[in-house]
Amino acid sequence: MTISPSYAAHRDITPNQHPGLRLRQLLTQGTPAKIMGAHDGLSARIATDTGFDALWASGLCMSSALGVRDSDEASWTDLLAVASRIVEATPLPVLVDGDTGYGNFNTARRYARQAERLGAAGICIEDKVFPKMNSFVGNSHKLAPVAEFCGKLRACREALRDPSFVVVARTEALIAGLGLSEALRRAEAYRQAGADAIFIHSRKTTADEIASFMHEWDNRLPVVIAPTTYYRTPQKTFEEIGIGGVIWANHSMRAAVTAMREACRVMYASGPTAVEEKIATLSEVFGLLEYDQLAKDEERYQL
Ligand code: SPV
Ligand code: MG
Repeated sequence: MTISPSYAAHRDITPNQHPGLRLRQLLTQGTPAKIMGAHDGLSARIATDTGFDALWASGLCMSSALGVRDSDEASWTDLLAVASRIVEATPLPVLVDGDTGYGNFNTARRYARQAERLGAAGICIEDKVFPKMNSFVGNSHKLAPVAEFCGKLRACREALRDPSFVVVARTEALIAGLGLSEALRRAEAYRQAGADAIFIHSRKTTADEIASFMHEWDNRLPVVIAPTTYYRTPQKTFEEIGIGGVIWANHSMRAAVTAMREACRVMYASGPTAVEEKIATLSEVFGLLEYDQLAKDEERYQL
């Protein structure tokens, strides 16, 4: 059982560096930061071990892992309890999905403060109305008025203690079908309200509307995207159009669903023999969770 080199290397990053500063650096380094979605401590460890730059505590995936829908069914305290496990499990900066901030400026700023307190690098708030529905479900995605959302952003910024904690403003203008000029108008208003980065979301199968946005946006703030539906876009394109961070928001959760379903299906039909060689060994799990480190610590402290 050994700790993989990538995990061991990452472990030394954060003690001296605030996670918000690290995330800011990653979003402005010139190549898009690779940000992996996580839904629990285990998925956080696996993504860290693989070498990702940062993690996205995904509302969709944390909700799915809790067995509920991504429509504000989990409470924000439920989600922050999971986000806290993710932060604890990784030395990487964690961007917490804050959904709509659960209501008004007041709930949003409490959510942001709690995320800051638990050690996250930043929070992302989106401009839909509460209760929101996942962006890939249905066609009813009502947006909050711009002024109201700007108030939420300002309230978050002013409630946060650490100026390096990142506030990402996410506009759902393209998801709501309101077009590029509305997306730009909103992003600019959110920049002026104090956002540190913009998340522009799209559910098209190509990156065309994202590329148009980036062209007009002209690097006024770092931009993050979640190319769930335009995943075929070459990674190089994201760099060329100036994206600051690419969030692979839900792939670990979806991979887990497939693997668990298959293992359950085979085991139900014919018992565990056929799955044994296809699933992680316990030794791999113990390695991931650094059981060997505990043994060393026992020698050191349990005298
Ligand atoms: C999430 O992962 O919860 C997101 C991204 O908000 S998406 O599901 O693509 O809207
Ligand atoms: Mg979400």
